[in-house]
Order: sequence, then C-alpha cells, then structure tokens
Amino acid sequence: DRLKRKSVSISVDSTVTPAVNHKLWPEIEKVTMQQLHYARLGVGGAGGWQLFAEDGDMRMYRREEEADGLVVDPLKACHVVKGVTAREVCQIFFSPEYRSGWETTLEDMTIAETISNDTLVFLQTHKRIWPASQRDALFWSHIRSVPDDQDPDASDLWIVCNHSTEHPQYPPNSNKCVRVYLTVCIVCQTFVDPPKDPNKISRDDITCKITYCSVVNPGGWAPASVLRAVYKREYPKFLKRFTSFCIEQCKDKPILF
Ligand code: 16C
Repeated sequence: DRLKRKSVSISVDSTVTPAVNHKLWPEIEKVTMQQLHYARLGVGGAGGWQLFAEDGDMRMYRREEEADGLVVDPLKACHVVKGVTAREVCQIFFSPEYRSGWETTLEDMTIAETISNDTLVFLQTHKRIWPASQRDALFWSHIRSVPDDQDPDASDLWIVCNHSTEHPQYPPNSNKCVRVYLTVCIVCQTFVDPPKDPNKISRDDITCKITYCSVVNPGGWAPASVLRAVYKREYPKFLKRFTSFCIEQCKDKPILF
C-alpha cells in the first residue's frame, strides 16, 4: 500500500456544533460513532458477508437477514475513487442541493428540520416498486470529520450518518406511503500519492476510499424476491452514479480538504 494518508486538514470539532443542544443529540452522537466503528470492520472472517456485485474498484457485500418476516439484508460496499477528497464526497452526500442529481430512487425531498449546519432532518418519498406500496423515509442526517484514532497523524476521515427518526408534523404511514426505517453511513478517507506539499497537490494525486453501509427495513409487506432483486440492481447503480456525480461536480473546483 504505497498510498500515504493526508495529514493536513480542517477538522470540525463535534463538541462545538450547535446540534449538541438538541434533544436528538445523544442519539446522533451514539449512532454516528457506532456506525463509524461498524464501517471500519472488514468484510472477511466470521462476519458472513457475501460479495454480490463488483465493478472496477467497487465491491458490494450483503448478509441475508429478515426481521418479522421482512427482508432487512445489511449491505456494505467499498469503493476507491480518484480525484475527489473525503470531505467533498461526504458534503455531496449530505447536502440537500445535490441530492436529486444522484439519488435515482427519489421522488420528493423536504427538509423537515434544520438542527444545525451539520445536522438536518429529511423527509423523502421514493419511487414506487410494483406491486408494493410507495415508501417514504424520515431521518436525521449528520456530517462530521473525526480524528483517525487508528492513525493519529491522519485526521482526514469524514462520515455522514443517516438514521430514521420521528417528527410530530410527519407521522408515519399517512399520505399513502409506508415508512421505511434506515440506518446508513458513508465513511471516506483521502489519500495523497505521492505525498506532497499541500499547496502543490492536484486532483491527479488524490484518491478517496469510500465505505458505505446500509440497513433498510421496508416497514411493511413487500415480496422478498422483489426486494432482493431491487437491492441487487439499485445499490450498484446508486454508488456508481453517486461517485461519478462527485467527480463531475468537483473536477473544475479548488480541492476541498
Ligand atoms: O443512502 C442513500 N441515500 C440517502 C439519501 O437519499 C439516504 C436514503 C436512503 C433511502 C433508502 C431507501 C428507501 C426506499 C426506496 C424504495 C426503492 C425505490 C426503488 C425504485 C426503483 C425504480 O440514506 C442511497 C440509497 C440507495 C437506495 C437503493 C435502493 C434500496 C432499496 C431498499 C428497498 C426498501 C424497501 C422498498 C419496499 C418496496
């Protein structure tokens, strides 16, 4: 592994975000840190991960799981993308203004609550899959940079964590949609090769390692075979489209570490 981690970056200290004063904060903090840990565990050994899609540097793994008769297969994907930083990729995943540019299953998106610059609550409706009912999702989304405790010289590790929540204004299972319940994270790290003076780095020198994890409970009946077919088709489509969207968005802009 010739790649060297980039050690100069601006890190956002989670203790200073105004989100700490929100009632959801203890949950946001706990789930985000759990997801970071989970994302960094490998896919080998006793984890039971099965590779189901592969394309270039992208690998997608799943575990077949059910809860109350519903398919809830956890998914873990790894990808390596050239020319973008961890911060850029996470910012595009988090920011509402980019979402319709890459999220192919989306029908509509509303910001249900702005908790702070780094923490939003989204209500999304997704395209209907015949013969199941249409789905919506209400979730908080939190972005942060975290020091890499596995390598204290490297601070450029970013995460976005999305987790289902409740909101009195948006009760579940109204408006003809069945609510899905999700926990999703994207964890990214920037590598610079060859290591360089930060002012001389070009996009050709940078690589972003991405780990994406997702568990979606469909919330109500949907045929298992249809669901697994949708997973198999939609997750690779999402990650390929999302990463090419990031490259396209960033290519003519100054690098954001
Ligand atoms: O993580 C992703 N996107 C984030 C920002 O939008 C966020 C959203 C997650 C949405 C989770 C899926 C919601 C249900 C989708 C319904 C499927 C529509 C397919 C239409 C095909 C024409 O975290 C990227 C998410 C990539 C999603 C891939 C598809 C996952 C299928 C899950 C099936 C759920 C149950 C559907 C029951 C009919």
